[in-house]
Amino acid sequence: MNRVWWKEGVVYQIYPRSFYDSNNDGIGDIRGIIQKIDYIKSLGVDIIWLCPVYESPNDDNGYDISDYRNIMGEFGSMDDFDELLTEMKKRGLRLVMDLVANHTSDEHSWFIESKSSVNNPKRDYYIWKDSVNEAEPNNWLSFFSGNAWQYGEETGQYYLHLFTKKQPDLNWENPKVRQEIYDIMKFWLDKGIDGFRMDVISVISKRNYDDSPYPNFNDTIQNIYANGPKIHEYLKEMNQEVMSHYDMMTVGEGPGISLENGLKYVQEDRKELNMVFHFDHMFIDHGSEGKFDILPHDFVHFKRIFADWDTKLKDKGWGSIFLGNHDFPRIVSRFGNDQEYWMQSAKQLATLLNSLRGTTYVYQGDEIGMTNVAFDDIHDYRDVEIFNALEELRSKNGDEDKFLKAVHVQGRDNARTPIQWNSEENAGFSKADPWIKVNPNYTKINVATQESNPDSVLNFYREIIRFRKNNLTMVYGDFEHLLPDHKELFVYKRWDEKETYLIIHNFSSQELAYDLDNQYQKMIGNYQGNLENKYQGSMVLKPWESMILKA
Ligand code: ISL
Ligand code: CA
Repeated sequence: MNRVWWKEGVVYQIYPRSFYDSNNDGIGDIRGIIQKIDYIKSLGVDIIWLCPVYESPNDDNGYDISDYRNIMGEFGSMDDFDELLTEMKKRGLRLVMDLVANHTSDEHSWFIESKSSVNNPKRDYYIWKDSVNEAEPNNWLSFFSGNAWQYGEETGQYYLHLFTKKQPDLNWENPKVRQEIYDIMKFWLDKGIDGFRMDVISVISKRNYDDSPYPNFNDTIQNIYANGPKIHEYLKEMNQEVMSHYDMMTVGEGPGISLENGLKYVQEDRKELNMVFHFDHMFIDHGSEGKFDILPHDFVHFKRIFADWDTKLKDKGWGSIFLGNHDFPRIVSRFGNDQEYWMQSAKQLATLLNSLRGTTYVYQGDEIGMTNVAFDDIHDYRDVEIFNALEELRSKNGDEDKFLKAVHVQGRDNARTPIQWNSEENAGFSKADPWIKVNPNYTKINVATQESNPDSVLNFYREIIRFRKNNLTMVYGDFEHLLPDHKELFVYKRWDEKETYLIIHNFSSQELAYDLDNQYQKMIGNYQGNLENKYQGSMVLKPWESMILKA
């Protein structure tokens, strides 16, 4: 067993704007993270993935960067950042930053130059095309609604933006652009950070600029935008230029990364990335019209995605185990039961995250079981994705009530409400009105209450993370999926030369029976009691019960 820190590490993802506000202006900031660093350490995690903190006009909350070497004023200063890194290192915590390299902000100096004239030396930093028949160069759509091309008044050409029109796509064909990105990576690595999560890295290599023949947007992503012809050439070059010189980790994000092509990104001997975030389970309930067109989700399919990826990657690459992040609904609302069995199912998802093969990612707030929010007024939302989709809906005279309901289920702001620190005003996040309203359930769900309750979701996260770190079979052990067709039980074995574990989850609100093939001892579970008990033969699982048994 070849032990590696980023395989054993548990990652805690921070969305700084919503984490903790140290200066009471309503916006989370870097000093807020410093103030809560002992809390983070107390979870037992090893690595922090920090969402973008670079200078940005915040059209897409920092995913539109105007200066890659500076800190966003609202979040603090470079001195604050350096202090955060120092405080993290003191505690043995590693730092992974977001690298947003598919696009910049339209307020980045490169773009300001690029748009100014066709002869500007930065013109080819972006993707400019002539109009076709006095309209956009092709029929491509943006991830955030509408056409993906924007007209540049100065020069009469269009630029490509796969995300908002304030996020122009960089031209990776240009070797100067690639060098700029490698230099930025080195700038942060030389400061002492430990790696990057690479935003939409799957779409940096453009195929061609023909029309997409697919009516379904996901098919367009898969077949037109993602996995372009030079993606692996670029990643190999990046690895050679940057990654090979540092002890670091990389995780590439990307729609379009699939079971068929995933290994090309992460197979160890290809020397590209360490891990990817695929979206097979994240897009599981997206209909042909996208995320706000909601399909019922099929649990058998959900389980198969984890099993199939494990089989695909085993012995060759490494997986990332996550159930949500700042782009998706709260995990307990999406995959658990956020009503009657809120506590049990939040703990169950913690058990799932920490008992599969791969690196575990915990998104801020999930460790206290934060839930989705349902604002009645659409104006309480903040996400550009929601407002662009609303604008498009209005242009088609769509049903706004239905849309608001879909936003309650799928909107990204579900995961972006402030962390609920205590039951005081604004959930203890800030003394000022927060940039987005707190979830009204903060008086019930908050860190302070859970700190003092040994049976809380929070304390269970600490326990299960400790369990995983003390039992490396959970990290490196082999995986076998049992009962793949069962509609409510998720059962698998993890084992190595020394130990065998059986993990059983009841993903339903009923009691369910299960027949054991051997004698087992319960090691950890989300219902109290019965540790040390021997289990044999037929057993009954309580609603949303999870347990890890040892043979
Ligand atoms: O959430 C999605 C759309 O509803 C995803 O398709 C998401 O846009 C995609 O995974 C890319 O996400 C990343 O890049 C975006 C940024 O808005 C997201 O926050 C980021 O995680 C553009 O930089
Ligand atoms: Ca602040």
